[in-house]
Amino acid sequence: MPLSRVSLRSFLSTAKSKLNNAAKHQSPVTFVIGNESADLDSICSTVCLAYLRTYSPFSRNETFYIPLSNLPRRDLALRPELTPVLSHANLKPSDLITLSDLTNYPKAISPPLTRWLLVDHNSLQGELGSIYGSRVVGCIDHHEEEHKIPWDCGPEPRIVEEAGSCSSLVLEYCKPTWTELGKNRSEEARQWNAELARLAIAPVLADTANLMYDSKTTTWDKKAVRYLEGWIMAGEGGEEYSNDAYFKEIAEAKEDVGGLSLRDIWRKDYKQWEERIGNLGVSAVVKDMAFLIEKAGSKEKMLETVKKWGHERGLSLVAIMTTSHPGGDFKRELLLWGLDSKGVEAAKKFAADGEKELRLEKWGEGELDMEGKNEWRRCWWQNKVESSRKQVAPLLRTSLTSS
Ligand SMILES: [Mn+2]
Repeated sequence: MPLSRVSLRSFLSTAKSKLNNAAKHQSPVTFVIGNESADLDSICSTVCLAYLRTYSPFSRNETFYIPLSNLPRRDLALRPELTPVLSHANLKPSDLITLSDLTNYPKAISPPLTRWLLVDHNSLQGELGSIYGSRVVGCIDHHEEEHKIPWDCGPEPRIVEEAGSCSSLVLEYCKPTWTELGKNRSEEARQWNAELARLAIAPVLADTANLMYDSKTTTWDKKAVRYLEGWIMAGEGGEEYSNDAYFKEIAEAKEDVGGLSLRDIWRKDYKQWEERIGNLGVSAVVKDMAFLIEKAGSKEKMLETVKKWGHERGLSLVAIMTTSHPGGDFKRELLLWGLDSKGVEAAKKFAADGEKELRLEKWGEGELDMEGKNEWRRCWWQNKVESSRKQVAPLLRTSLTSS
C-alpha cells in the first residue's frame, strides 16, 4: 500500500522523526542525499525526489525516503537563496534535514541497514562515502560518470545525463508519479503541487538563467519548466506567477553575500577532490575579484585568506572561480594556486594545457600572479565563459593526476 500524501512540511517533519527512530532502534532506513556543495540544485532535487518516491501511487511497499542535505546545519546560513525558495514552498531552512540531524555522525546507523540514493552526484564522497559507499542503490545526476554505481539498480533509478539542472532529470523521472498524484484536484492537493513545483523549478531557473543560458539549457530543462509552471499556475494566486520574476528573486538572493566573511565565501559553494597525489579544492563565487579584493581591504589580504583556506583543507591545489555580469556581460575569472611542489607542477600543467582550451587571458597586469619555489599562482579572465566548475574541475584533476 502506498503511503498517503501530506504537505512538504509534514513530510519533512515525519522524515525527521523516522530518522531519529531508525538511529535509536537501529532499524533500516533509505536516504536520498545531494552532493557536498549542497547548492540549491542538490537540496531541492533531494527533497523533491524523496517526496515523490515516498508518496508514489505506484509504490508496492511503504519505503520512506529521507531527504538529507549534505551539509552541517550551521552552513544553511551560507545559502541565502534557500530562504525565498523554501518560503514559496511553505518551508523554512530549519525544516530541512542536515548532517547535524544524524546522531553520532558519521556512524549514525550501521551500514547494512542503510540504502542511499544519490542526486546531483554519482559517487558518495568524504566520510559518508568511506562508511556507506557500498550501500548506494541508485542515482540521478548530471555530472561526469564516475563508474561507482552498479549499472543495474533494480527498482531505483540510475540516470546520469546532461542537463542544466539535476532537478530537471528528477522531474522527468518522477513525472508519471506526479501526474498520477495530480489527478486529485482538491484545493489542498493543488496547493501541495504548487509548493512542490516552486521547489523543483527554482534550481532549473537558477542554473539555466531562466532557460536563457544556451550552452547549459537542455530539452530536459525546457520540458521541466513547462510542466512545473503548470502546477504553480494552478495553485492559489498562480495567475500572477512568472518565471522571470521568480528567477530574479532567486538570483538576487544568491548574490547577497556581502554579509559573509571571505572564508565563508570560499566554503559556500565548494568542492574537493582527493587524489592520490594531493587534494584539489575549487570554490565557486558569485562576485568578481574586484569585489573580493575590496571586501578583504587589499589584494594581499584577499590572497592571504585563500591560502589559509587551502591550508585548512589540506590542499595541494586551490582554485577560485568567479562569475559576474558587469553591464550585462557574463564574465568568469579563475585564480589558481599550487600550494606545494605537486600542486605547482599540476598548476603549471593546467596552465599549459588549459590556456588555449579555456581561452585564459592574464588578469590585470598579472598583479595576482606569483612564482615561488614551492608555490605558483595565476589569475586569468576565463574567456570560455560556458565552462563552469563542472568542466574546469575535471581538467584540474587530470593535471593533478598526470603531473
Ligand atoms: Mn547540480
